[in-house]
Amino acid sequence: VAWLTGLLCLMALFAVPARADNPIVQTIYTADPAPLVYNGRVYLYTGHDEDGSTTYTMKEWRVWSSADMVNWTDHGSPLSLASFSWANANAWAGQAIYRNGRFYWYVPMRDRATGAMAIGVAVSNSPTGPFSDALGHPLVENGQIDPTVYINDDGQAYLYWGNPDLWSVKLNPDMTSYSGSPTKVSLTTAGFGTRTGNASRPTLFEEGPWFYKRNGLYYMVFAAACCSEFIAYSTAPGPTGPWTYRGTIMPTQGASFTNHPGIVDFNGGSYFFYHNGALPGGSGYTRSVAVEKFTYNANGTIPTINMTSS
Ligand code: FUB
Repeated sequence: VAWLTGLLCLMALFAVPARADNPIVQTIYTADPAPLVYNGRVYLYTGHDEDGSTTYTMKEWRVWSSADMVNWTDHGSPLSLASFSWANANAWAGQAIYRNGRFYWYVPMRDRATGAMAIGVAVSNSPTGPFSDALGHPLVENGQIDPTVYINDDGQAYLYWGNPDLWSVKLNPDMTSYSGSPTKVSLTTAGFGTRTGNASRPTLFEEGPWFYKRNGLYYMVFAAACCSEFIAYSTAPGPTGPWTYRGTIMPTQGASFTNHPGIVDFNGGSYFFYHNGALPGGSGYTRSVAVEKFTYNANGTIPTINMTSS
């Protein structure tokens, strides 16, 4: 008994917090993580890369949740292309948000009528669904992708999205319509970094924006520089800019040519979600979602974060 007590004391002394294995999901391929903190849990919304894909083969979205960032519950697929009568392919990167008792999930898909990408919005009374198409038609139709949504302290909701441009629009309180027209963010190198070797895309912004506010500072985290993407970010004093480029967060893609960010604070910690090709058979089309805990620098900047599996 004495030796066991001693061992337990020693373990307590050197205890490290329990950490989930990366990738988070090891049963299927997942991509494009979008975490949401709600009611004491982290809900993780992802895409689903079909087994054996050699191009993007994505037909549905998935939901997972955790109360401790270690044990994850699989909530299945409460939203798919079949939920949108107007869409026929490309269940790509989305984000969900809570407002007034409902959950709104913004997702890009290919519009069967135009053949171009469009953004739809699905709604549910529960973070795990089932979700249904809120409109019966696209919310935004301009051929671009990867919506990110944030509700500011004053109640104004913003939707940003884009590739190759970065667009934004103010959502109405119903979260399923907007006022004014979508506007193109001015992509300056001061705001979004300098890309070399691509005259038509002089800044690093590629896709996958993740927009949020923390301690009075607005963040635009994004996938940078096709086609070995890294994760970079910009900050601004207001929700529409002006943006200042702040540098790289995650320098690698890890066996996937894309990466895709999602950041939340939860239970006193900050978490950076991303994807890579870490599972057996992993590639740019068979990706896996992973997460790293990190600490913001005192001035609000984000340190370099490396993958613990790739
Ligand atoms: O998953 C399909 C596309 O790949 C996403 O929309 C992009 O962000 C990239 O991850």
